Amino acid sequence: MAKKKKLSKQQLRRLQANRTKKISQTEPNKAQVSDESLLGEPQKGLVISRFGQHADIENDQGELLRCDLRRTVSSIVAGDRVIWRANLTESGNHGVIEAVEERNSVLTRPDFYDGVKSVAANIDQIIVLSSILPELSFQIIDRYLVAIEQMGAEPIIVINKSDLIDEFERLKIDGQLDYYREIGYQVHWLSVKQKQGTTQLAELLKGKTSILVGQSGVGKSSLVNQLLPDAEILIGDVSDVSGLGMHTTTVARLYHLASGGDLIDSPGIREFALWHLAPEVIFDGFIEFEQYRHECKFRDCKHLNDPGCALKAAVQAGKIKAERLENYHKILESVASDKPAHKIDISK
Ligand SMILES: Nc1nc2c(ncn2[C@@H]2O[C@H](COP(=O)(O)OP(=O)(O)OP(=O)(O)O)[C@@H](O)[C@H]2O)c(=O)[nH]1
Ligand SMILES: [Mg+2]
Ligand SMILES: [Zn+2]
Repeated sequence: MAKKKKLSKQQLRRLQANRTKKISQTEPNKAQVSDESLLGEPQKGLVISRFGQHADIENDQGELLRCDLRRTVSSIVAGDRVIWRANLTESGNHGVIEAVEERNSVLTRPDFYDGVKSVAANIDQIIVLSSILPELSFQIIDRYLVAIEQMGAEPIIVINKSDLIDEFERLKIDGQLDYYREIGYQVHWLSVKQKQGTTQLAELLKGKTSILVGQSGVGKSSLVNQLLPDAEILIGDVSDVSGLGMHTTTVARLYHLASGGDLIDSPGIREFALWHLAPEVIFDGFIEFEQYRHECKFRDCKHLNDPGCALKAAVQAGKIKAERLENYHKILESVASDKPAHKIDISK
């Protein structure tokens, strides 16, 4: 049985705060129009951003309207297409969202206390933004790739802040990135600061709905600001003390690109937890392992020190990068140890 985690004071405080939040969310929204005759005809809208019990939607005329959420529609995120009705009274928000259209895809993120939460919907491709500062970690990149592979979206690896290293260092890292190119991923260098690489990236975003994900401080909002100078999104420094980002962006928001296509900026997360995924799904997330799936001597091979392990042999033969197999094991270990002892709600 899983050992019950002893919660720290900070975790207990968060748990308490979340409980209070949940209680207040289930209370009836007093401002919401409940009389059907005071609502207009159902119409279509696109969710730009979601805040608690409200969402900013865009109507067919391109206007941004703040709407309430019917309590029956709990899961609404940026990128969702919804049916909403205008509030015909003078008071309260512009309308009420009544239903969410079926999603083509959804990016989810597990939260230790709140269960699996949706981040954004109807996404074609995911830009995994990493940067030289706060840290360039292939383990974090691999975690993102696993999460993205299981949702069936297209990941694009982008390394920002190339201005912080010299050409020698850049080539060294680029050599490591070659492995990702070889197994089929698109990889790009970027310096938002020096405006290098943005034009090529903008080309990839054309006509598609993309989301920027990555740790706090890697420069997601800075990139959106550069692509859309009118957006004027808040950006934050990377802390000198902790070396970490300041979590400046707090909710995901969709922006329309001038060249066609949409780009969603999202809040940075320290680490993409994967404990909601089964071990087989994590294996599938390492796409180059597939060809060795049935090659190990033993069917229940753990790919550690098992005799006749095809993955280990592939590492020794230089076909699989050793660090990828290590990261696979690190992810499996963290999945086993991070899993919350309480039951997780995966309905959101
Ligand atoms: N040197 C350098 N700094 C950059 C570059 N791009 C962004 N920054 C800086 O990185 C810091 C963080 O940028 P943000 O755009 O706020 O990062 P973010 O990923 O949106 O962070 P969160 O909203 O917290 O998730 C800011 O101080 C930016 O000026 C770059 O290409 N080079
Ligand atoms: Mg940001
Ligand atoms: Zn094996």
